[in-house]
Amino acid sequence: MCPAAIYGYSSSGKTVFLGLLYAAQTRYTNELRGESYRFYGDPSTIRQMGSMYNAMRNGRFPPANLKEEMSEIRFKFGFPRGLSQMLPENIRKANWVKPFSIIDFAAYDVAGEDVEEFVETGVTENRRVIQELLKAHIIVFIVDCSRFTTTTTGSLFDRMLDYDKNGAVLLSSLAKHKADMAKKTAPTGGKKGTSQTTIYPVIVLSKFDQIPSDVLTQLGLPPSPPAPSDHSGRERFGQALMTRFLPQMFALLKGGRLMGVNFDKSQFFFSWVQVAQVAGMDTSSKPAIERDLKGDVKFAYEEYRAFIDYFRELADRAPDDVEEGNQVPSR
Ligand SMILES: Nc1nc2c(ncn2[C@@H]2O[C@H](COP(=O)(O)OP(=O)(O)OP(=O)(O)O)[C@@H](O)[C@H]2O)c(=O)[nH]1
Ligand SMILES: [Mg+2]
Repeated sequence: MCPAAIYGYSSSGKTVFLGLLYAAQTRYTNELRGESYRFYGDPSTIRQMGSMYNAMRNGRFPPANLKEEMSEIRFKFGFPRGLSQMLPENIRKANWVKPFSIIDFAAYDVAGEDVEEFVETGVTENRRVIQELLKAHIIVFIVDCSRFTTTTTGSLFDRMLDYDKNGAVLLSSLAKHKADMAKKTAPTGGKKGTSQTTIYPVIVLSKFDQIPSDVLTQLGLPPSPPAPSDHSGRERFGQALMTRFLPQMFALLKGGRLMGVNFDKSQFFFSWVQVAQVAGMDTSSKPAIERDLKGDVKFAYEEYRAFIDYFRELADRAPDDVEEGNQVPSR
């Protein structure tokens, strides 16, 4: 079973996120010369993530998933363990040292409609992807900033209210599923049961470039999120956006403990790609993605690096291989 999963509604930016994560991991691994971070994906995953990234390197957004199309993307982040990093290289490379902590990801690049249908009906039978998603411990929510509006009437406002409600239903389903599983697997509430019912929420605010700067000014926020090293500043920034635009979802992220499911502190990351300004009034076609002189996509690389580093922190909290028994202890 894989402990990390990625969720998001229809067209919220899941595919773009996976393509950019792949771009970031490639660049980060090469920058660090593989010393303190490694990535592994099986061939079909590398093929899919590579295609997403290549589409963007060609200046295009990757195509939308068809409803029936579901693909399983599995990859691992590996981080050398603190102690083993200090050992001489010949010992570090010996098999018995087991130098890497590993986080396993299962990202289901599933069409958003499937998630929406599940939220509407609550039925998980015959929906293997949804069943798998509900089993995860580390949950990456893709939250679409283009849904944020300061209007309080009209269709944009209704759309945002719906988005918030559906996100809340998804979170509550996840908490319920975890509570049910905990009852089944650890009726005595022992140590195993406790750590199994902790959910680590990671909120990725996608399409961050779509928030008009006057909206941020109105909220008293700076035009861009504080740097990744400013943990409390980022938390305030993310919380201000969530409480203003998606209050139902955000309230539930805190309430899980009521039913025996712990939600760890939410971590926020902000994703954007630089798009070319569309000249004239033509909004029918998708904007082109901007690239630098080497043809690399201009995107929130710092944010993706911080995202990878957060998993290093989670892996460090584990007393032993995270892979084993799938356990991550609470803070
Ligand atoms: N401006 C801007 N647009 C974005 C960004 N990310 C995604 N988009 C737009 O949103 C669309 C949907 O993104 P996808 O990544 O395909 O969304 P998805 O969640 O995979 O969608 P489905 O698989 O169809 O549910 C893209 O085709 C882009 O038009 C971003 O960072 N900035
Ligand atoms: Mg997609």
